[in-house]
Amino acid sequence: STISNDLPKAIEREELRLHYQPKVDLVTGKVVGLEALIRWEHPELGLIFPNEIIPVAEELAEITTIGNWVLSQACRQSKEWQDNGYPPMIMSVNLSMQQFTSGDLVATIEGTLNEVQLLPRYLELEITETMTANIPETIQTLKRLKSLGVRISIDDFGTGYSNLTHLKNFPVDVLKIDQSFIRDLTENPIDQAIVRTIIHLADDLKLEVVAEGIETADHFRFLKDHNCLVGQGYLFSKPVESRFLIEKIHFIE
Ligand code: G
Ligand code: G
Ligand code: NA
Ligand code: MN
Repeated sequence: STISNDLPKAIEREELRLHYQPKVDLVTGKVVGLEALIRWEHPELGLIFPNEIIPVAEELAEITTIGNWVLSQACRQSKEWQDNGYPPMIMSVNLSMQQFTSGDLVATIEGTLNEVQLLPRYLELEITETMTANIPETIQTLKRLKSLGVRISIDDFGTGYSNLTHLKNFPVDVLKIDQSFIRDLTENPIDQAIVRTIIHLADDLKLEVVAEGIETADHFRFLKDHNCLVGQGYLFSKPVESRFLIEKIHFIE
């Protein structure tokens, strides 16, 4: 069996899973959001990660089907937690380029939110800078998504086509500082300058900023001292199955 052969059957075989990684308020320590990350539990090949799933899904034109499954699953899970009395947390879902250009992403998302009865403000879409490259239909799609009331986050900020004009033209809510700038943050003055600059930029533009890849207490301290309010990383939690997450939330709080 191979990834390409089996991927189209993974949904009906119920082999896809979502793991969730918390986003933490660096001041209060509370979990304020969750990022849904896809996993594939293949019966023979074992646990398969997105770096192997997503490119194959794109190549096979399965990414929309899989992306829709991710959206629906993540929204359902978020709604279920809310119904069970947990404080509402923003659920982030990663989108790939093909989801923007094929099919009607906006109608799908609107349909999913209605079906699941999740308020749009609890859904955040993570897109990359590359996806904001000047394609008029992408801008239109983003504007329509914004008018639905969902949040838009730029993932891996600083590593793509960092055309700052995009920040002027796109209805963006969040900049997510790429983990490559966090890794050596404590030793590397260039990383420190970049991180400080992104935080200031976000602040001036009234955008939220999230640092990803926080692994050490030193990373945490630097970010907190420089007014980064939200973070994500192994220091707080790896991505985990939903059943472990509730323990994590209590643990972190
Ligand atoms: O999950 P990991 O922890 O290995 O994530 C690796 C990469 O895969 C990240 O860049 C993330 O944005 C991407 N990714 C994870 N889940 C999804 C998904 O459901 N859809 C898309 N398009 N990308 C995803
Ligand atoms: O591209 P995206 O930023 O969505 O992908 C996030 C990826 O980083 C996932 O593979 C996730 O498992 C991983 N990740 C999350 N937190 C950490 C961390 O603190 N350190 C490292 N090295 N990877 C992380
Ligand atoms: Na992401
Ligand atoms: Mn990222």
